[in-house]
Amino acid sequence: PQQLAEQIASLQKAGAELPHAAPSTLAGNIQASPTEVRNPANRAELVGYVSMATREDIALAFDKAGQARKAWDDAGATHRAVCLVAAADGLRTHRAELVRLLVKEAGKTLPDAIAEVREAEDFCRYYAAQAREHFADPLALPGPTGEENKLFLRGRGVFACISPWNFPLAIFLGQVTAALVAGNSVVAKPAEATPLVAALAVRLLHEAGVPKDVLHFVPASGKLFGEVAFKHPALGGVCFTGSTGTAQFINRALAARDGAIVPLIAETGGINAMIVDSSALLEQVADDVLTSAFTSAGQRCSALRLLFVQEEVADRLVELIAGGMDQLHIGDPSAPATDVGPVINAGAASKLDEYSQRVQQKGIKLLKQCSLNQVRTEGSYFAPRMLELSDARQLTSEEFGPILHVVRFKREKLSDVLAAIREAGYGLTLGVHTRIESVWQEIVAEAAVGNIYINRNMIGAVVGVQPFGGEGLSGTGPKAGGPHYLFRFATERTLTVNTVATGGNAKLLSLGS
Ligand code: UN1
Repeated sequence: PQQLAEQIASLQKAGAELPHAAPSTLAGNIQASPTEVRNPANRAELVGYVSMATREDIALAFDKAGQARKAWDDAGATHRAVCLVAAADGLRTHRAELVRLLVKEAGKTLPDAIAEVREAEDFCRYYAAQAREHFADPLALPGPTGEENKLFLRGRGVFACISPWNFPLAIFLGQVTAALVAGNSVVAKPAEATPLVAALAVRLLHEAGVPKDVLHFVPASGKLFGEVAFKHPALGGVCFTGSTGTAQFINRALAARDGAIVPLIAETGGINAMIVDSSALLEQVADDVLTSAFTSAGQRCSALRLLFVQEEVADRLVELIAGGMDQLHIGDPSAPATDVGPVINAGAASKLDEYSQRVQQKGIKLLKQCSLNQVRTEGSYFAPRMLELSDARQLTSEEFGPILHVVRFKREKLSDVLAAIREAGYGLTLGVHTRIESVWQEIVAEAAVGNIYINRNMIGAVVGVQPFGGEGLSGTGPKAGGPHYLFRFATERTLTVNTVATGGNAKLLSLGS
């Protein structure tokens, strides 16, 4: 972090022109009055500009992507994988600029930004390897003598990729590269708050050999994008990460569509819990709670929201967590020592404030609130806090920030804890801290949750190691960064040839669409 902090400072001093994200269909024809992108840590600092796509820009992007998709699909998975690996190399080369944009545009701390660039690179390399393994050659299937059967994986058409501001590089690129390498063309919509780092990612993919008409970039409002994208005849699928409500909206829009039936791959929210029993190592638990609840200012869909603590150890654990909260460095995310930076914008900060005040008026107890003394008031900061609920059912919404809710439970009521988690309907991440193996096994057997972490923190899923994604209200699967993800972006074609009729030596090298 220290080294990158210095590189970032020198990049800024160079006085380079501010980045300008614009719809790729405009090709130089940038709007005269673009929107300013400002640093959430210091709203006075201008980071760059964005020109938003019009309805026509979005439609044109889909038209062009629709025309370009067959040649890209026909080029084969090996070629596409080579492009992804070249893009991974490009990410590495441009790491300092990507980190700088993640810090300045998204308010990411340096460790978060560095990890995110690495994750983006991991997605490129992992999906390239998966595509080489499964997409390059058709799968020969056994059949009777005189018959040849092959299964081909092909792209579905144009994928609309809609990504969130909390991982504006890794999730953005993860979606886009999965869709591309499976043989689709892509129209990618970055989050409105974070177009700059996504625009740079698209540039790197183009430089890596992905044709411009195969990958389009359209900064746009979600509403306008959806109005055009979900009705467009070339649409082959939608990949979305964001709120549960928006995923449900997209589902309805796709259901109402005339024409081809297209899949939705959605990764959405969670009200993620951690269960701590009295056998747990409390110092370790406290450390893992602080990491899980407050890293990235709690703006991860994997973040811990609801901490269930067995009552015998609750006071001690709360004390340890509160002590740890006193030690958090909250402030400028470009400072190497900062643990918690700002939230994404002023609106997010005030929404969290309103929530916190509203629940306290309803009698929910504030156990601890970090001090924001050191933080400049013009930034979009929200002080991490710990609230105590008398019943887990008091938390009904995903509050996307550094707010931890603690609930005490009696050992003999563990099944009620599991019932409360199940009833909420989400199933993204779950943490368990216990040194009794049968306890965590019982919890694992009952939990309908995508990512379960035993005796460790519950964020930071590693590509290819901890495939990430949830169930129920938390998403459709398959899991990003997992071995089954690419298949959902593809269509399968089975080819059966009567080899007797074709001379007995049919050579099926490729299958056109
Ligand atoms: C998200 O926050 O939108 O495991 C999902 C993690 C990350 C979460 C990404 N992969 O913390």
